[in-house]
Amino acid sequence: MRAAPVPVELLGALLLLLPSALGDTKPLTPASIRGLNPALYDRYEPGSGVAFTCLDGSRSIPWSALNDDYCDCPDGSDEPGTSACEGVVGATFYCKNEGHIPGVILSSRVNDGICDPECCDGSDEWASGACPNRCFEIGKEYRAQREAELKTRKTGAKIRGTYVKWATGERKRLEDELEKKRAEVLQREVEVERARIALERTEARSKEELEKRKGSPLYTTLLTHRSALTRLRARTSRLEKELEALHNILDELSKGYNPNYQDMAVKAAVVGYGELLNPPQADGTDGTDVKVEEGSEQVGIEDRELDELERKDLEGVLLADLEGMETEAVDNEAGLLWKIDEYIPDALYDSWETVRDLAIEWMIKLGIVGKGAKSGGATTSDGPHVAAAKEAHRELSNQLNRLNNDVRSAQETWAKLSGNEFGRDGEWKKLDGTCVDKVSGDYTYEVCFFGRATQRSNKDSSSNFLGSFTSWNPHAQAGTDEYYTQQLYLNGAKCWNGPMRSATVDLSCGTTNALLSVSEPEKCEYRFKVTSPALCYPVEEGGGASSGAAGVKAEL
Ligand code: MAN
Repeated sequence: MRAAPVPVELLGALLLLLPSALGDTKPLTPASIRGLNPALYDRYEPGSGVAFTCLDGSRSIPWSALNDDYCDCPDGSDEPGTSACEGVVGATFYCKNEGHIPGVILSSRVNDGICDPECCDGSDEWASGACPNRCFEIGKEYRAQREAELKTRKTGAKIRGTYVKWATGERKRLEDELEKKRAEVLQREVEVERARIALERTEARSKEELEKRKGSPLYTTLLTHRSALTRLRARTSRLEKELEALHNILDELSKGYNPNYQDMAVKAAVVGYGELLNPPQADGTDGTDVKVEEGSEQVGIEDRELDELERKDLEGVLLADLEGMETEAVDNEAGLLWKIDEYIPDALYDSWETVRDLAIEWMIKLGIVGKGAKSGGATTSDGPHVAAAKEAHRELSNQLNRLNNDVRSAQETWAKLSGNEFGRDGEWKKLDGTCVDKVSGDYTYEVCFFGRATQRSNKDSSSNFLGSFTSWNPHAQAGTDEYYTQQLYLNGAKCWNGPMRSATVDLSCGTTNALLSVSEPEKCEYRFKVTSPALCYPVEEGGGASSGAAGVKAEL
């Protein structure tokens, strides 16, 4: 219960005259006000007014009403040292914690009988004095820990410096490479264009020459012979079928006729058929044992040889002697592989080239296509000049494709190095592909930065894929320090009755790249704690981290 309020002006004057108004004989100073945050000292200077004005400006009260355990101000600013304003949002108690770092607790926790760790000096329990001042020992421990951390940071920052230096060198190397390759691209483009024009001209000339040669009597005769051969083969095939039918009829007759009928016509046919099968020899034998004299037999011809004669590329033959160059016809089957070249996207071209060459190599080995397939491009009717011009054009185009691929990939790496992908100064590029591992329980866990996370069994050779690098901390803004404190590895092997496996890697500064611990807080969701010098930002005067060059991004 409080006495009726005294007029403020009178109270102020009294207060100035009687500094013992707060039950203290010393004059009132902000530092002597219990629980007051030093940041607010200038607002609590008794000289600044006859009465204290609540910090929200809502009202003025006598200085003696400060910390009188009665909440006068709606913002609680008159009771920094008691719990009278508990429940008022923002009402706090400041512990000086001399010997350690100051702390701030909610006003409601003042004199609640609990020694709050934030107030190691025990000042929050001033009424009972139940909490001893432990700030000296806690402060000592804290400072030792801070010192060790600072030492780690300093050592780590030196290592990080080497990563940054390496990234700078790498950027420079990529820039030089890009400049060189871009010049090469320009030059190669001119060469490809020249080769294309040369090819067009050669094709036109070759076509003209072919037309001229097609009019020669030799070519006309060749065509006539080919046509005759085709017709002859058709007739032979028909006769062979008829002969086979006759054989079958006579076979049946020979086996099934009845000699007792004395049918002379049938008998003569059967005897004649027997003689046809085994012609009688001059010496009277049936000829079964007679050896055929060497060289007396006609040299046979196989279907394969006839096929080749029919398929022979006559136009190619016409052009074969053009300026004495030899032409190698390219098999159509392999030609198809060359044609696919045009449809392969640039990015896949290198891999495709290897597969194609290997396939052709094997087709040649297995005899499916001829050696001409190796040169590619030329069709069966290409003359040697056209084939050579095509090959030159194709080879140059391939070189140009490869160069463009190199430029693209160098450009991508440069952009990643200069952007947010590899840390604020490119420091993580040095660790691209570096792996750290740790044995934990039945498994050995491994994470390869920007690659994959794996869980290998220690009992057998089985292992589980935990995911591939997907992003930095998705909850932080790209490029900030917080962004680089976490990496996500997602889309791992499916968990039985659960999600796809995944790993969240929490990163902190350390003098080595190491996987410290692994846990599985949810089924198949793993949490890795990893240290890396890449996280040890340079220590500025006073122990803070420098802000670095984050956010300043260049374009190439
Ligand atoms: C394996 C491991 C474990 C995981 C279970 C889920 O045993 O990948 O980490 O919890 O599968 O079935």
